[in-house]
Formats: sequence, C-alpha cells, structure tokens
Amino acid sequence: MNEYDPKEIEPKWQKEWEKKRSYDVAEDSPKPKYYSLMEFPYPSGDGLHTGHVRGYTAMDIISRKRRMEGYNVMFPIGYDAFGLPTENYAIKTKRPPADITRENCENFEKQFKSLGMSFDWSREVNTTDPKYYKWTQWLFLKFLEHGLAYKAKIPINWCPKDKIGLANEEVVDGKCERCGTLVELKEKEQWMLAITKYADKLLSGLDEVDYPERVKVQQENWIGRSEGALIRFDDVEIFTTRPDTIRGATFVVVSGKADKFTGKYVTNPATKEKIPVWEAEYVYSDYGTGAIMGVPADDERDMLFAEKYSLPIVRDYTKAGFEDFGKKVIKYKLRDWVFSRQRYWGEPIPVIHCDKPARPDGRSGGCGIVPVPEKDLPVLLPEVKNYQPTDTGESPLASIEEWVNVACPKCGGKARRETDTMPNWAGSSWYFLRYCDPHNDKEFASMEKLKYWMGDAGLPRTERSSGTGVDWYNGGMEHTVLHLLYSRFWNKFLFDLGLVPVSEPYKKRTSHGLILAEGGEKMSKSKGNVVNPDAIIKSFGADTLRLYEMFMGPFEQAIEWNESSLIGPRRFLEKVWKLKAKIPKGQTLSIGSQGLTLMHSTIKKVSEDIEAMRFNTAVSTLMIYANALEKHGGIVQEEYETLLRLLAPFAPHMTEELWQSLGHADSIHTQPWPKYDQSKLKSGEATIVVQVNGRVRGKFVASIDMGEAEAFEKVKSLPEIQKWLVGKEVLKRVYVPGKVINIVTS
Ligand code: ANZ
Ligand code: ZN
Repeated sequence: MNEYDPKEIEPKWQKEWEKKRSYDVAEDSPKPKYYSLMEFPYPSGDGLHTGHVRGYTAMDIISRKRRMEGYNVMFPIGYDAFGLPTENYAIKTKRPPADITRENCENFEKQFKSLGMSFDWSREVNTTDPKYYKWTQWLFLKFLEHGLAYKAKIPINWCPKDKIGLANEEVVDGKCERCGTLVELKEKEQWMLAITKYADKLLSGLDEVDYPERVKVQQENWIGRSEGALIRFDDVEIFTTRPDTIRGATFVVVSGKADKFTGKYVTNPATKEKIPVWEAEYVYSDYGTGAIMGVPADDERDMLFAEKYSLPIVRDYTKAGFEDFGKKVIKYKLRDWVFSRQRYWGEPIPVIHCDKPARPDGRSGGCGIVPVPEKDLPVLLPEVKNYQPTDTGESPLASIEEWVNVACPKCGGKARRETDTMPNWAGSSWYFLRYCDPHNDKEFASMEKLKYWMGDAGLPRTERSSGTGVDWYNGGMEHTVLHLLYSRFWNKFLFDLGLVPVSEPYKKRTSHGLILAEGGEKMSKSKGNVVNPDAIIKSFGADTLRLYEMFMGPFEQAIEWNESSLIGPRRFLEKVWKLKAKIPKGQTLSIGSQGLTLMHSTIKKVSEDIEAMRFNTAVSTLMIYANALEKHGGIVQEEYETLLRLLAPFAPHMTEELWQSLGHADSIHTQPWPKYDQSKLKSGEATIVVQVNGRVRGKFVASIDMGEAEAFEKVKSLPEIQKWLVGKEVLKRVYVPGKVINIVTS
C-alpha cells in the first residue's frame, strides 16, 4: 500500500464532495433538522489565520457527527463584509471596496475548501451583496415603522483617527476598539436603535437558553438592571438602590467634570438636616438621575469621597424601610444603540429627508423623514471616486450630488437622501435567518423555511414557546455584548412582529479560546506573527492541521501555537494509515472480550467528549485506541472501521480515502455514528491477592482496571492487612491489575 500523501488525497476528495454537492441540504428530508453555526468571518485581506481554523473545525466536527447520527444538517457559511479595514484599504490603494471584498471572499472560499469544511455552499451569503442588504434596509424600516429607530442629537464616542462614531460596546478603556486611539465626545445627530426597550426581554430570555455561565453573566452585567427608588432632596432628585440608608446620607453629589462644592445645601427628607451638594466625576451623567445621595457609612465610593473632602460621616443611624419611599423604579446600564456611521462602506440608511416646510398655520407638517418605499429597495451604494471620510464628520456619500438629491416619495418635492450608513453590526444581526432561505427575493426569509430550520413545528405543543432556533452556535467571547446581544434583540423584535418563529435565536452557544502566536502574544498583522493555514496544509495536510488544533489544548482556553507539535498528529494519521495492512486477508477474525471492551469504551468516550467540546481528550482517546490496535497481531475489520468512523469528523479526507479502499462505495461521512453497547463496557472484576513481604495476607474483589493508587488505598482499609502495616514503613509495592498487590515493609 502506498504512503499516506495528503497532497494527493485532500484535493481529490474536496473535488468529489463539491461535484456531488455532498453537504447541500434541502427542507424535504424525513430526518430531523439540525442547524449548526459558526460566526461568519470578516473577509480581511490577510486571509484566514490558524486562529479562525479552531472554531470552524470544531463546528465542522459537530456537523459531521450530527450527519452520521441521522440529522438533516445545515452548516452554512457567508461573509460579514462591510466595515472599516476594507474601506481603509480602498482609500490607500484607490480601488473600489467592492472589488477588494470580492477578491478577499474568493480567497477565503479557497481556504475553507482546502480545510475540508462541510459547508452548504449553495447558501452562501454576503452582507455587501445588494440582494442581501436590500433586506437589511427593509428590516431597518421595520424598526423605523415601530418607533424603534429614531434620530437624536447626542454626545457620541468619536474616534478621531477612524472618523467614526462608536457604540459604548466598541469603546474599551476609553479607547477605540479597532485602532486604540483615545475616544472623544462629539455632539452629532445620530440614528439610534432602541435596544433598551428590549432590556427586560433580553434578560429574561437568558433563562431559556444554554449559554456558558460567563456569557450570561456578561450580558446581564451589560444590561445592568437595578431596582431602586427616586428620592427628592429639595430640587435634586437622586436614584438609589438602597433607600433604607437615607438617614446615613450626609451629602448629595451630582455628576460633573471635576470634584467641587457647589455652595448649595438641600434638606435630607428623612433627617430634615441641611446637607451640602457637591459635583463629582464618579457620578455618571447618564445613569439613574445623574445624582446620588452620599452614604459614606455604607457605600465605599461615598466613603472615599467623604474622607477626601472631610465631609461628615454618620456611622450609627436607623435604617428606613424600603416601602417608605416613593415608587420603585427600574434603571438599566444598557444604552440605546448608535446605529449610524459617517462612512462609505456600509448599508445606506434607506430614508429621505424632505425639504417641504410645515405650513405656518400648523395645519400640516412637512414630510420630514420619509422611508424609501419598499419597491425602491435596495438603496444602492453609488460608485464614488473618493472614499475618504471627511473631517466635518459627514459621510463621503454627502458629496455625491446626483445620488443625494431625490424627489420626496411623499410629495414629489425636493428632498435629500440620508448619507449615513449602518454600523458593521447590521448585516450580522440577522444573517442566521437568511441562511434558512438565502435566495428569496420576495421576503428576507419565508416563514415556512424559518419554521423548518429555526422553528418548533415538530415539537409537542407544551414545548413550543421557545422553539429550537439555531441548535448550536459557536463564536468568540469578544462578541458577547456586541453581536450576540444585538442579534438577540433583532430576532426578538421580529418575533414580536410575527416574522420569525422563535424568540431566542440560539439554543446553545459555545465559545472557543484564542490561538496565540508562539511566544504567547495575540496574533496580529502589525506584529508579523500571524500563522497562515495555507503553508501548514502544504507541508502537513489539512487533516493534520485540523487534528492538531483540536488536540493542542482545552477548546475554550487560549493556547499558544507551536509549530513543532504538528508532527504528533501527523504521525498518528500515518499510524492509522498503516494499520489497515494488519487486517488479515481471507480469514475472519473476531474481536476478543478485551478488544470489545476497549472498542466500546472508546466509542463512549469519544462521543461524549465531542459533545462537551473536549476535543483534545477525544483525540487522545483515539490515539490510545490506535496504539492498542497496533499491538495486536491482526486487526478485525470492524475494529478498524470503528476507528475510522470516530476519526472521520476530525480527519475527513484521510478517513474517506481509507473507507473507499476497504471496498465501500458510499462516503464514510454518511455512515452511522458508532454506538456503544453498555453491556460491553464493564471490563469485569477479579479477585486481587494481597501479599505482604511475600506471604498472602488477604484478598479483595475489584475491577480489573482499578488504578494503583486506588488499589493501595483499598488494601490499607482491609482490617486483616492493617495489622501487618502498623508501625511499618512501606518500602516497595508492586501492583498487577486484576491479579496481585505485593507490599514490602521495613
Ligand atoms: C445610596 C447607597 C447606599 C447606594 C449604599 C449604594 C449603596 P447599581 O446597583 O449599579 O444600579 N448611583 C446611582 N446613580 C449613580 C450615578 N449616576 N453614578 C454613579 N453612581 C450612582 O448602583 C446603584 C447605586 O449606585 C445607587 O444606590 C447609588 O448609590 C449609586 F449603601 O445610593 B446608592
Ligand atoms: Zn415631501
């Protein structure tokens, strides 16, 4: 048999799967559906890096296993392609962003295919495709129609380098999340989406879903719901979550740019004492009422403030009852979502501003903001010569007169198009819905298809409220309060309109850890430490790369790339390749009882580990199994085929080749996933003889795979043995599992 040569095998099977469209799915299958999803990528010019490969391989493994388990699996892919890096590159190279995007997507597609990803390519979406963003615009108009999209002049976080407004979620330690520049505040008219209206639903929905605890906690903290009371100290209204501490309030603080005494005093309504009003930075202007009562005895920040400025501190005071105060109010930390950008490469916001003034007698208003009629969607991005953002903060679109000037759809008079575009989070807020019906040009997706992939039509009535949604969604932790929260909001809004079948879009969410560059730093182009999978595939093969990434460490933890460790998984694949020669020709072997136990416990462990995303221990279990088979004189075909089927999701090309070479006509990826037989798991029990200094002193019954430490503990607990051990030191012990334990004492 020839040598294992991934360079030959891998492209061969990739072509074959593509020709047969092996992973395309339709809604007409009698099998139960399964929707597995990995966050779609931003198609950057650098291509995929090995960090991306981790999450995609994991979900490819889950998808392949589900197919083998008999599900109709949709595992789609697409591109989240609007955004700054492409736009900035377009400015630098003076090329249209659409051209750059197309090239980048082509490269990503080539890379995905060379990794053996089992995507349904017929469902590919691209957020910058007018056929796609037509519906992003249509959905925006739904928000507008229902009063959830509005314009407001607000101080926004402004990045002076990117010349772009940022949502709170995009500001990290006061700096722009993308480029690290210090963020400034700038007053601007902005489009806003009223995500705060969904604060409670976004919170309570977390009870219905299977997300990691840390994801739930981050979303809860971000939404930041507090129950408290509003209390008046004369004309200053404060918000507190602890009205019971009011007798300890010795000052009031209103939000300010610096710490200073205002010279003013107000009355504490509970103690009737006059207390000073201060201004301070530690009170936020946009939370609660922007004013607090200072209770140094019970609040740490107030204590620090009181000590710093020698304000009175009352330690012993009587707590008031919560009910004594006014009405209860609920406040959230969550802010409405700044939904406009003054940049070129985004979805144009589909509204028109009409110039027609209101009648002086007030009997009719002007047209104001008019939505673009549905028949005129999409509002296409016009071709421009200059993509440079302007210093005035206006979008480059504003300078294209022939695009901007339009007739008002309402009165036909002079009007201007909105020149703001949507933020790069728009397209990803609903892409999982589009995958269900990607070519629909009448609707963003039909209810029928949505019901099939996301809905609960197949469930008993009692379980219908939550539906199924995307069955399993993997993505980055960095999206927890951005994309993950935004898309839950969009889906909940559409659910309330009756346009989608489930209120929670993702039934189960998991997150992969980052892959760091060698040396432990984050991979980044500027540091020149990005590892590109193409080179690895060339020298080791995609199956080795996939296996290595799953084997390198616990999936949810960050881990360093280590080039020299690729050889381990490669040798393992070579070993599996060679094992085939150990299947004897012509004669039939049967699996012995030990072999059966090992086979069934391997099936059990690998199956359970994949479900829990313990891919690293799943791979090591397969390695142990291959080593055990290697030691046999001959391998039974069933044992070998079991190994191949368990390995197939990890190393899809090599297992397909071997499967075919065993004489099978069908793909290994359509074979049933191996099932373990519970009755074969018990490796049996044996009587273990205990010898002390060469003489038999006792015996006990134990499982033949009991470990040494455990066996020794057991021995020490036996009364008939204890007397031989008291006051003695154990010099040596020898343990033969299932047979004997030998102890030598002083
Ligand atoms: C008196 C008090 C006594 C408070 C005490 C706390 C403990 P959360 O849970 O985060 O909602 N606060 C209210 N508005 C604020 C603002 N704009 N900026 C900064 N702090 C503000 O916290 C609510 C508590 O944070 C409120 O309850 C208030 O301090 C403070 F033993 O009032 B408390
Ligand atoms: Zn008009």
